[in-house]
Amino acid sequence: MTTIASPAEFTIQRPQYSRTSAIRWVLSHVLRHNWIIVMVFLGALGNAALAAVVPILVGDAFNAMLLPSPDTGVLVPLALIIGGTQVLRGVLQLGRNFGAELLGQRLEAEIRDELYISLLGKSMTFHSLQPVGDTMARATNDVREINLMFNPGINLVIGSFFFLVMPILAAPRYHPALLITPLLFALAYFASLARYLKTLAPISDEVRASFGSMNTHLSESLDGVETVKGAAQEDSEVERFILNAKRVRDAFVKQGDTEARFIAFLLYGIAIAAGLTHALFLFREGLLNTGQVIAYFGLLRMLDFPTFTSSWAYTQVSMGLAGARRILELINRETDLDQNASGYSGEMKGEVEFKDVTFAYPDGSAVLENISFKVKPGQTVAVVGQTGAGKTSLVKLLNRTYDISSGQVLVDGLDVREWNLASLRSQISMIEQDIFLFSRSISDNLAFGKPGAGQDEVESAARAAQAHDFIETFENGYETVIGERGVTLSGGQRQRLALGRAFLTDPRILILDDSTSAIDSATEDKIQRAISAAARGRTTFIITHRLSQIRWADLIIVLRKGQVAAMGSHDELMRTSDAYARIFRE
Ligand code: DCP
Ligand code: MG
Repeated sequence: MTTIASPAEFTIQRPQYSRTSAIRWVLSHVLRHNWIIVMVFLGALGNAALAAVVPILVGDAFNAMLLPSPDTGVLVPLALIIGGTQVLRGVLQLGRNFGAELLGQRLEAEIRDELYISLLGKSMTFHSLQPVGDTMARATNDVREINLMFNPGINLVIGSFFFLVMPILAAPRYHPALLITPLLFALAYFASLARYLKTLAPISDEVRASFGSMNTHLSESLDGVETVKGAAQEDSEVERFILNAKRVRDAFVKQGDTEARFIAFLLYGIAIAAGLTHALFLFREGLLNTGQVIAYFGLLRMLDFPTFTSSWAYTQVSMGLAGARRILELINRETDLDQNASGYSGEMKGEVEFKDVTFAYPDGSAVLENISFKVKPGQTVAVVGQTGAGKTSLVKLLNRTYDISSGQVLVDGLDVREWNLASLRSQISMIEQDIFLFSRSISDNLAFGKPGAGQDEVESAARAAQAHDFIETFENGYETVIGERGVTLSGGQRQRLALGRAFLTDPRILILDDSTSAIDSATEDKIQRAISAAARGRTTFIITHRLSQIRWADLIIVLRKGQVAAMGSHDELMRTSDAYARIFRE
């Protein structure tokens, strides 16, 4: 059996859904719930049929009363039959509503799963270009719209469809010509509906899109609330928000306007008037009796269900489809890293080589150019350079957070693209410049890369990372839950937790992006010790300004504007590189 490399970085085997169009995609979800669909259809059909029984029987009752000698004996059985059918109708209606609700809820859950898994599989390139707020809007509200599309949306669409059909089926039993009105109504109804849906589709798309961009702005300004406040920009942010909110409102108003222009009500009025006139005409000709006119009028009245529900039930369907299009667009957007499932997945020794590497972010100019160097297993590399020089970008090429544009990055002599991605990443640990902690307990945060690590293990990692002491000062110790985004911890504390994580996962290559460092000397000393302990026995890349750390590195790479300005050991560089010596003079 051949393994086809999946285009995603992370995949779970799941049922395959059609992803060619929004409608097909939703259908491929729906079709996995056959029995629910059957239940909804049977419920809707039965409900409409039993609703038609009422006018028919009432017509019969009238005729019985209008006989020269009224036959009151039939009234009680007729009343009982009407009562009985309506109870049964209630049960069928319940089945229809329950089925539609069940389908809506199941689809919401399934689609949310599918979206989440697909998001985890996307490359960093995708994530750095896709605003979180917009993704959140899609994962919550758009998914919810799909749910509402089924109940009340499609539930009422199917329900009212059979109410449209019943008069067409039942009217000819009184006189074939009576077919004309309900049939013409149905034709006009579908024609105007088709036009309505066509006008509505772009408006629904606009409603969903404006909501997404409002959410994007909201999440960004809350994320950056410190910056907003720091720059006293609350007013202008509020203004921008109001502008966005206005766009959402306008889109909804436009939708309401289109809804209001839907002419189903007019059609209904015409149908009732025309149908009644027609029936009275036939009555005068002696072709219908009183009871039949009444029954026919009652049947025409059934058309009010499709009329009243039509505008908003179809709006709901339109919104659901707009939501589905947005979710599917997100799922389908290309991920450009190949996880190379069949790639090499052996144990890593930690040799690293860059061969003439050039790298540019998507649609940007090159941030790294012609970088070449070689590191033996276990060595420590210090990457130095001014801000924006490309230090962070350089180390992110190692674990394929980004893929290079040209050249080669080799780990153990093997191009990183030839490695199995999961295996590569699990043996390389990166402590980022901006350390992210989850809003979970300290223990969970430490054990993030090794779920199920025992308390002893977690604690000894924390000790090695010099984090044990400060963790113990918290009331709940290791069980302390960190505030959202780790705000309750200082930079130095977070860094040591991140180091603790690295001790637990015991990677072959450790990357420490530590260029921000204004820490008091006592903490500095602790971090220093933690880092040297962490670097022992593995290849380590340190991005740092701390001279003490730079000094004992085996290899120092001085970057300037994306190029290697100088490279070598501390002693060599002090002798040969002005740029390097200048760093030490500062
Ligand atoms: N860059 C980009 N897109 C990103 C990240 C960076 O276009 N997602 C650009 C901005 C810089 C260049 O790449 O011009 C290098 O950025 P780095 O983050 O690699 O720079 P450093 O890590 O060296 O800077 P600092 O010391 O500030 O962390
Ligand atoms: Mg950086």
